[in-house]
Amino acid sequence: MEIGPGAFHFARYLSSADQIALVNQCRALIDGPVPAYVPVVRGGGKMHVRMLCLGRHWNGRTYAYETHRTDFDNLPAPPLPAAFVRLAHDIARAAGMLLAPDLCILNYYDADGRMGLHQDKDESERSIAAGLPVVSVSLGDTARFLFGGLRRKEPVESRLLASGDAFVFGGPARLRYHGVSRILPGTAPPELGLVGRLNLTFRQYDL
Ligand SMILES: O=C(O)CCC(=O)C(=O)O
Repeated sequence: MEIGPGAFHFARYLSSADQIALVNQCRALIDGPVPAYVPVVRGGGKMHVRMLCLGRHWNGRTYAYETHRTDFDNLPAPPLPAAFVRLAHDIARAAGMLLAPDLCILNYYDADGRMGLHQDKDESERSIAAGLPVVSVSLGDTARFLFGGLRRKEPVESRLLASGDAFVFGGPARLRYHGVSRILPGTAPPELGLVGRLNLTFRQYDL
């Protein structure tokens, strides 16, 4: 459902079977030949997630996208699987938006995982100006997701994102501040066999 102009929360978008399949794909990627890692950001702080970028790599030190992980091990970003592209496209369409994602940031949150309030604004100017949405899919433990306004100091609403939920923000909501204040440990559906939370955010760098 639309929770504000350009912002949509689809509770339990994914069936249990789809969640299990997606968790297994994410696990294989995270522990694969190009594994997830804990980025160090500008200023020297460590992020509180394990991250793996698919399609394009987001460099936490420069905030720029690149083909290889020059802030870590110089390995190339693994390709974005076709099934992931379809999933994000279909979720965007459910929100009445078009998205042909060319990258996904896959984050793993353990019980202490979190992400500070930020804007997603490192994609191309054209993509952002067009309001192409960010599509997010949550798996595993429920997260307390923060969703603010276009300026950091605007009020922030808090919303629980549970396993299988999809969240979309595009158009007038594309640059809204957002983050994750905490994870609710032990809330993952048992059939996933997942301790913690996985989140995939899909974006389209270029048109
Ligand atoms: O984990 C989430 O729900 C949000 C992730 C996020 O904000 C990001 O990857 O930029």
